[in-house]
Amino acid sequence: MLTSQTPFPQKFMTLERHIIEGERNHPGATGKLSGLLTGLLIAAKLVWREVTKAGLVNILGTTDRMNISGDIVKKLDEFADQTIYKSMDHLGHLCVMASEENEDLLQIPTNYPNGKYVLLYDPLDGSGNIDANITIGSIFSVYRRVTSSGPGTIQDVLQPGHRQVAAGYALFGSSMMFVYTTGHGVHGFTLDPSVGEFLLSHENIRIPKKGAIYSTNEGNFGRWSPAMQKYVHYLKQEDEATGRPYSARYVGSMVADVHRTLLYGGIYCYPGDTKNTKGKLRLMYENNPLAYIVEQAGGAATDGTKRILDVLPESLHERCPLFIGSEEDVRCAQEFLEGKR
Ligand code: P6P
Repeated sequence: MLTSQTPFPQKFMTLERHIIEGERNHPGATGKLSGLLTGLLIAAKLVWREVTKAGLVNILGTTDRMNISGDIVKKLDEFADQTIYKSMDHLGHLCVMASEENEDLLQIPTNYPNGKYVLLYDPLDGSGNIDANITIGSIFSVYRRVTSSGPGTIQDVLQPGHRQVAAGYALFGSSMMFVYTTGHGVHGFTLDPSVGEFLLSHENIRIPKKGAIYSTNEGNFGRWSPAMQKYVHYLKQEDEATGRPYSARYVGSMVADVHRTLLYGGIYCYPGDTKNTKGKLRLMYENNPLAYIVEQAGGAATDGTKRILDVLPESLHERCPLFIGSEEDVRCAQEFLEGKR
């Protein structure tokens, strides 16, 4: 008989339970957002299963979904993109989707109902790293629709980041993690493959106010503005009082670099340069969701002049410089970029 004395893991908080209990933070919650997030975690598990096989493709030969051609990475991008779309298109929670891998909006099939939410996602960020078995991930961002009914439109998608109602990422690394926020803190879950459940492993993540790690592709140093060059040079100078020199860490998967920054503190930068004035990262699929998460954890994210979440998007795939991480580090970077230091 189950009694209060029955041993039960005290911390056995599954992601599904956390999502459903999180509804209490939203008066009038209908459970639709919970259903949407649950759909995403199922998609994440399916992508994880395929990603973990990628390294074996050359050993196991052709899989039922992917051949062993040189474009295996591209196939995984496509697989992740289609898996997320097909996991979400029939749930009735969305009126439209948009993916970094697709030029145009992704409409909900006409035989399924439209919902009140909008989903944007980067299906496999850092996919170029798969062959080197380096951490990659999927990033998502959820808004409420702004049009009244029917299929979603570009107006429903092109909203500033501060209107997000949820954001998160799945991290495919040494273990699989799911990190998300619905505006009440940031919470991380780690997949326990033995039960197939995501268990709460990082409750209410708070980013340190200041770190000692900087993360950027210094191969672009020659293209950077003098102010950006001066900032990174500053981080490398010996000064015990300010914890310098900082350590340099750069994975080349933004989702992994930002996740480390979230846990350890410091700053991740992808500035504009003489070749790509807006940098490389996408506002809607990478910068907005990760900025929402980092701000919810007590950090900051700017494009070098203004808060990322206040940037008014003009196009679906627009790029935007990014400085994200500990509050004091982002502020320091901004002072250099504004010529104040
Ligand atoms: P670079 C991956 O393609 C990505 O969008 C981010 O995940 C990553 O941080 C960045 O590009 C890497 O770009 O120019 O440093 O190779």
